[in-house]
Amino acid sequence: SSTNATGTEGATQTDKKITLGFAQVGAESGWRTANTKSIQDSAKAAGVDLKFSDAQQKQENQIKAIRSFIAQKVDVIAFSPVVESGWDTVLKEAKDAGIPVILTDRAVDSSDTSLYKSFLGSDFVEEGRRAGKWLLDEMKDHQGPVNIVELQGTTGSAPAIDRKKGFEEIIKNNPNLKIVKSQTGDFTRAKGKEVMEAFIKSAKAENTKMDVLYAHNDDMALGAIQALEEAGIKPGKDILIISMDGIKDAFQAMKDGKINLIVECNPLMGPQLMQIAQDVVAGKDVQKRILTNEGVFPQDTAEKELPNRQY
Ligand code: GZL
Repeated sequence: SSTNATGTEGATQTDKKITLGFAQVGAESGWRTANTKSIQDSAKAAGVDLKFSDAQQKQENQIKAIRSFIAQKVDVIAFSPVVESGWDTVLKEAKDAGIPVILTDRAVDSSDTSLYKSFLGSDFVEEGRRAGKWLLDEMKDHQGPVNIVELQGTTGSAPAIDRKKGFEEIIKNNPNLKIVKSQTGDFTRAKGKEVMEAFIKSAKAENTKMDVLYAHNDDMALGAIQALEEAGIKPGKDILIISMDGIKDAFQAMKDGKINLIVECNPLMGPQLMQIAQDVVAGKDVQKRILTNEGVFPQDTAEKELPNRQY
């Protein structure tokens, strides 16, 4: 224990209000806006002075924001890297300035792990495996080819790379399951709709059927559902839909029978981030890798789960 401002015995007071610079990816999806809200609300609750920037999904804007946090001499920096690579230089600048860095949500591919104190986020490969395992089970008695179309997340981002990796690792156990079309929808509804319109067009031209859509996030799945319905294709029936994140709109769509499986990805990591930031500034040891916990929701859970959704 230590003496605090009034000179009496007591637990160590973290009197110093820490300043956290957070460089957010953007506002591309429901998941992202929920993640931002969690960070902003928990900074307020924890009495952390938050400097927040939105990079509109551009790496150069995130790098600029990190440089400005260094120039402002914040106590700690956190960010969700929009793509995995190209961070070593700016992270070395933060390290040379003696400012600790925390990764949230997405990882970097730097081999020098001394460039950040902790990485708090989901295991995207496992999320991909969960999607694959459900489909493997769903198709275990299915005869003949199962044509899968895939809407990938942002090219080069950890979730896009790893969700694809985990899914393919599992579906290779059934040679009928094939990804016949795969393209990025950049995690947005608009792009998801646009790419699905192109998929529908080429499937018609080739006279091939699309049996399953694997969407790396709900926003792209919801955009694709619009395109499918406009083309007279019944989402969730004519084509099975697997989606990720677990935003309210997706649970509503699943309740309406338009999505068949949601693999949850939890954005509400604000409180954990504030705790890690305060511990890092206080010089305490923190876990290098902290996993967020999240579930898998098949269609029959939608009705019960929808009221519980916080984002
Ligand atoms: C995943 C996160 C992804 C979400 C998308 O942790 O990085 O980015 O799945 C968001 O909705 O755009």
